[in-house]
Amino acid sequence: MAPRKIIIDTDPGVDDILAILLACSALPEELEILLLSVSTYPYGNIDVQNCLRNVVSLFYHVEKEIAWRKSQGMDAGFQTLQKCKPLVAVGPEHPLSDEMLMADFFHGRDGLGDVHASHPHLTPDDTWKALFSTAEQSNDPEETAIADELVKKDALFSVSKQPAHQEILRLLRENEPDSITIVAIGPLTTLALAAAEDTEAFLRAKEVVVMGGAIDEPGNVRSPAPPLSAAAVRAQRLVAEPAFRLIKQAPGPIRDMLNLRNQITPVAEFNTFADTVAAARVYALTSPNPHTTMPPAPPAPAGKPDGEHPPPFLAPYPETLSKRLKVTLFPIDITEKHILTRGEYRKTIAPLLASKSPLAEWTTAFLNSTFEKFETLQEGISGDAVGLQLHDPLCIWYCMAAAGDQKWQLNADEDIRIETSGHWTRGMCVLDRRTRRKREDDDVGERAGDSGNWLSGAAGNRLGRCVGTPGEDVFGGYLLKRVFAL
Ligand SMILES: [Ca+2]
Repeated sequence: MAPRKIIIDTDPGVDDILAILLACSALPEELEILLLSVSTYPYGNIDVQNCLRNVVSLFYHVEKEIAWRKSQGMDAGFQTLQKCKPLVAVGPEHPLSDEMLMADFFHGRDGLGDVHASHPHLTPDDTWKALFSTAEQSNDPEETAIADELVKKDALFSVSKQPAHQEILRLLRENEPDSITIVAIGPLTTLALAAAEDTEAFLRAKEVVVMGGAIDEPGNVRSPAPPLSAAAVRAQRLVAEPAFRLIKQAPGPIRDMLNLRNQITPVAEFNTFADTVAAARVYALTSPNPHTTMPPAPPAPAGKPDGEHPPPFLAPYPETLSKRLKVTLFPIDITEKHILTRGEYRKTIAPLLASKSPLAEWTTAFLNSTFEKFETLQEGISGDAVGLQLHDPLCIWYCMAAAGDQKWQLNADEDIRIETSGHWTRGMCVLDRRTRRKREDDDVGERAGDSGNWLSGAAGNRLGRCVGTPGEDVFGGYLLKRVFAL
């Protein structure tokens, strides 16, 4: 069987690290990992380097694990990784929603037109160099190992000097159309940037698998789970402002108000909430007429003609497109049912810790603190019953399955739209739950009684949605078995 070629777009927290470990443990005939695209803003005040550090640490520990397994006469595992080295590329540092909000607030008022001027991007080159030099200067042995990892010739990954969205486009152009699956397990900013820069190249993707959305379940937006590095945790404690910061406008009452409000929504799932504009733009590509679900473009700044703004990544797509994008959504409705309990983890990992598996020691270091954190958040659940929801790893499991595996239940062509501008509902997935007859015309124009074009057969999104998997109860065990080659 030819492997599924994947690009993983990630905001590497605990859940993502488990997902990436699962992908790396795949057989060469299951997956080929081309690229890890690392977006770097979701923790707000945790900088880009911490996100990259998590990914580099992962490869460092996998490498140590492989050497250890070989020394023990065990199966080394991580076969796909040993066969094909993934690239790691740096993604954007702030969401498109930022741009939209900034534009809303300032265009036409004081002519602070160019939002880019207030959002300087580090180049990937600068970012890698900074990661290297801070790691090199550190006294912490884990940190210095990262510096070594970055210059090693035989490392398990290579560093990309291109911004992540351009690296994605290059891979899509250089591979056969419909041969690459993009697995998005963070906010969709990078994918939205790629889609805006070259829509047709982006449409060469075979499928985009997204962990995102809350359909019938309440949302899960709250302060993010603790990041992995101790330094990052310390840094977070020093900052009195909200941990999750969507707005990077200069300090002041408007920013404070938006930051506070944006942490509070009962209806949104985190990835969608963190960049609603990006999610809406990517999902619009599933529509027969993308303009029917695109978020509104921000107005031209004062004194500039219409069309001069917005910048390309907020501008409409070309009017005619060669195909629709295939998106398969994994909302929290399905992902949250897949749990790794502390008890199962503890029992499985105990013999590995006893025999000094480097990977078991690393995962235990961050999972123990995660289980502790969840124990304080979940009422009535304690000890071994505390569970970690495997949102991101579930998307990888789906990619590892053989095409057409009947055990995966997928709804087709659902018109799920993303609320990008709601006062109380930013990031909400909106569906038409009315039982109204569809319009017979195939027109995309609004009609009396159908504002929003919910009833037109030519408007709206067409998303696939996972509603059933091969096993809610078995996945935690499967993940451990794969990652630890048991
Ligand atoms: Ca994630």
